[in-house]
Amino acid sequence: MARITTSPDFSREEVGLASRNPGMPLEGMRYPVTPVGMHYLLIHFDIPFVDPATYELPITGRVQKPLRLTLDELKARPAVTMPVMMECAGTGRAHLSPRPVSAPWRDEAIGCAEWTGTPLRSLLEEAGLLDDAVEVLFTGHDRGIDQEVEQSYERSLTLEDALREEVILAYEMNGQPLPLQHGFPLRLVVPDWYGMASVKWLKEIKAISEPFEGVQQTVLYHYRQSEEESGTPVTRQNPRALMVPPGMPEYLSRKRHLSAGRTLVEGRAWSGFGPVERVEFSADGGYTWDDAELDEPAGRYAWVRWSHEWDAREPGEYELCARATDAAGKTQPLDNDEVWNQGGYGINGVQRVSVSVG
Ligand SMILES: Nc1nc2c(c(=O)[nH]1)N[C@H]1C(S)=C(S)[C@@H](COP(=O)(O)O)O[C@H]1N2
Ligand SMILES: [Mo]
Repeated sequence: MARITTSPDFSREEVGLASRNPGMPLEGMRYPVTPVGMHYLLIHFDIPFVDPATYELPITGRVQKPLRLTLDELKARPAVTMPVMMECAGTGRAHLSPRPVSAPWRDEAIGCAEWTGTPLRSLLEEAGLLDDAVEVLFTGHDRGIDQEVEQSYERSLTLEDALREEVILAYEMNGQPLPLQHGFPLRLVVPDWYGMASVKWLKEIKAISEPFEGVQQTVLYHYRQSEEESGTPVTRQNPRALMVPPGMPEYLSRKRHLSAGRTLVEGRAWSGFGPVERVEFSADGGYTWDDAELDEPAGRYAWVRWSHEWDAREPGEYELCARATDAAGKTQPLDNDEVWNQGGYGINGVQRVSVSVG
């Protein structure tokens, strides 16, 4: 299991992980489709070298007719393009105390890109799943060591999840070939779920007759209060609203400075459990809340823009907060430590932005 440290300082390893895996600058939420260079990145091992000219994707295992597809063959199949909200399950981890040592995200491991690809379902139907198939395993070309086990990055989905019509094999991001760091030449995109399910640099898809028990499936990505628990798997994205921090920042502390008067505060909200139905804004650290205005989302799996006109009449110190509630009635806790868990997954406490009004 992941090591827990009580130190308020970040280790060299965490700083190293943070500089390999950048988050999205929150001002990037002004754009409905996240530009490629602003989308967060999470790469567990190295970016593998994959030659597109010789690339082939095998679909094997418990199927009647194993398939092998080139990139051109995949691109010749029916294509869908959709904006998909993607978030790393570790978002919010750095707010916790004690803090699990892993990628030290605050609120920014997010992005909503437009992915183009071919539905996985029709490929699995063409290969013909055998009766004893229970899961589909997705293996990446990248290899490394985690939790002292050498492994390829790989994760499975149950048949039910793998056959969801919105699950695609994507070869384009924002209308361009997948960038190397985002899974070139082919990745899985599993809408509504945290990012770990969307396996990049796909090497093989295999129908299997036993549940997959690899490190990324059973050791990591579980909600656990203690190391002994088996826990519950991390799947869908918890509701979250974030604002573009208003005004201008101080370089080091990122504290905001703003002149008194009316300010339009805007941001984005999403949930993997159903559409966001309400976003609230608070200027007093979460004691009183106002309803924000919601736009129409650009798609079923996209984030939704919200805005609120805040009248900062009095000079002084403020703590701005945003909170989302989804159609399932799920909302965000006021304090991140309320949802503390061993791995620091799915941490969705309300965002807090310190602002000095002058
Ligand atoms: N092959 C492979 N796929 C992967 C990963 C990885 O390290 N290797 N990281 C996963 C995790 S934890 C996340 S959050 C997303 C990040 O996708 P992005 O870097 O395109 O934003 O990819 C997932 N797919
Ligand atoms: Mo992640």
